[in-house]
Amino acid sequence: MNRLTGIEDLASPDYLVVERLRALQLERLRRIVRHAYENVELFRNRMKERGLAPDCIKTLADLARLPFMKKADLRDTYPFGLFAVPLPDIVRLHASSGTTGKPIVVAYTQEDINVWIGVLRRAFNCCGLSRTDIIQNAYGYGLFTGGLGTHYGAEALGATVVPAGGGNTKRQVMLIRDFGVTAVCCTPSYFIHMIEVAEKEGMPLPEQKLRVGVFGAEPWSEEMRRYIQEKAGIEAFDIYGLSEIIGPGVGVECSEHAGLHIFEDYFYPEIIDPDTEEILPDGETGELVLTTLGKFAMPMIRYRTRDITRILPGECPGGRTLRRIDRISSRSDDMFIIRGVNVFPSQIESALLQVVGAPNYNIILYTENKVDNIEVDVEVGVETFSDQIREMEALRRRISASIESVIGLRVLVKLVGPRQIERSEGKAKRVFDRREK
Ligand code: DLL
Repeated sequence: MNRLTGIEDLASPDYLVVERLRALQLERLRRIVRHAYENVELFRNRMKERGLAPDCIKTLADLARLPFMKKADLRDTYPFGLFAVPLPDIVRLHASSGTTGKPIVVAYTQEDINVWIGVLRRAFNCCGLSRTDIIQNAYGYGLFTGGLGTHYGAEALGATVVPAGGGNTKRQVMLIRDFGVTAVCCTPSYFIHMIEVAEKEGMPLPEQKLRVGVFGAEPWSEEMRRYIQEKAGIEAFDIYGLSEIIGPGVGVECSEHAGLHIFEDYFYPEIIDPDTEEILPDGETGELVLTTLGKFAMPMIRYRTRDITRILPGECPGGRTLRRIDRISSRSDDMFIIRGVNVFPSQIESALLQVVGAPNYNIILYTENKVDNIEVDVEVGVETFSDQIREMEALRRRISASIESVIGLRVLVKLVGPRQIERSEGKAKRVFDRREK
């Protein structure tokens, strides 16, 4: 039993009997709701407005009675307004810049850090990694949670960690070769860049000891996984997380690759209809809402992630009893509406990757004659690049038809030559909105 938090230290919570897991979740939920109520003014006020007190939580279903928290709550209380412990008890701050305005700030007590390290150690375990692995961490170190989070989790696993951070790709590849690195952690878009650089520098990844990639922090498609696995000769795992909840390690795939297990002994998942806020049954797609069951510096109760997914019904053949979510294909705020049609960038990625092995692309939204349109610039690799105008035109048409069949809109496809699309070292920016407002 942990002295500070009163939380049990369980040896292998991934395989708990479901009833035991639910009982544990309820116990932790009650504790965290009370803690938030007593220490976070915003939460207490919202509870009072609804006539609720912490003892309203009698079962897990009572969670549905509690108010939601949103990203705006973090912005409005910037920087420290949601902290639930005194500053001296906080040992680390992280921040996420987001796209607009002030960053959001998140905080951890030493116990919270230990929880984070624990879930990441379990996440690496899910990916088949152990103390015998050499793990190169190419997530950015600093305020971003990806770097330090991954680092301490991999160390706790007992693996040998290479804290490469983001960037300097030539050196990354050299380290992979020289150190005999067996696993890389970074964004999938950055790894695609590494594959290219490795080839160019004469150190192709399939010839190295690398066997596992742990990729996350941005959406990526099943087609992208296939491309990565084939080109690098590795097994690619999807890892999910967000700063507000803890950072990387909220969920991860196991070797079944049948969805991402949520470490739900610490992060309680719900799926809601983003418009009505109704809870949706398992299997139905909606917005993921997460409650932190064991984070005390900054508890998040019913946090609306804006990430779109569903809880996968049924059991994982791998035996873990933790519920699984589908890969996060998009965020609700990534969606754009063109001529009345809702389009997610991930749909375009899947459609174009079905035609061409070209993971480098940009989506440009523009207005012409007062009508909004989509342009997709697709970079064609040297191997596909052809002098024959007719062949290139045929390829362009096939990509265009594939995208149209998925999103139901004709888009303008442009093929661009090798290295014309800017490479990313962290989260890729692929959508450029140049529409007239
Ligand atoms: O990206 C934490 C992280 C670091 C996760 C490293 C995985 C690996 P934020 O910068 O706060 O935190 O961004 C969180 O990124 O709400 C999702 O929209 C997106 N995201 C994270 N992982 C995935 C994933 C980190 N596996 C936001 N698939 C989240 C799709 C992801 N989207």
